[in-house]
Amino acid sequence: MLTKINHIGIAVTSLEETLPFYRDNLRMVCVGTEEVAEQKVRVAMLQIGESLIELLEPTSPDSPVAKFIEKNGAGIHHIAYEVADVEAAIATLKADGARMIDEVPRNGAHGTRIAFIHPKSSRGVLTELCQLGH
Ligand code: CMX
Repeated sequence: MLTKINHIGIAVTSLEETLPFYRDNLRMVCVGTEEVAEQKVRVAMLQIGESLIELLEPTSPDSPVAKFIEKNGAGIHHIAYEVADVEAAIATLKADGARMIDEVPRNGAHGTRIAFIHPKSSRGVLTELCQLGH
């Protein structure tokens, strides 16, 4: 069902302040920045092999990422696994008893369709299913 790690989401207070570390010190290539209005975040994607690091900056105080930073500080926020068919993956996980935040996929960055599993159901790790856009 899961084919690879698509990205690791990292909550940051400021993309402007954080990007230089990834770009200039770790020498990762930034492959795009984008605002995802539905999720109330601005994201920067950095390529690392076949996977990505997704830096997430909240765009509003009621963003889920703002709430996370308030409680935990900046740091790893979620892991996203790639799936070929996000609807089928949701159905399989629900049948297994998982608690889905999204029972219907929503729009993620760069044309992806995504759905989150609640961290209470995935042993403390916010888990994203991610189907690439076509
Ligand atoms: N990882 C692990 N645990 C988390 C978490 C995270 N990222 N975010 C929240 N939690 C935990 C909290 O610590 C809390 O645990 P306790 O009850 O033990 O204290 C519990 O989940 C409930 O959290 P909360 O602070 O009360 O926050 P909410 O219930 O309001 O929301 C969540 C939590 C995960 C349902 C919400 O953040 C959500 O819907 N997330 C999915 C969407 C999202 O994160 N979007 C941003 C990324 C977008 C993108 O990648 O494009």
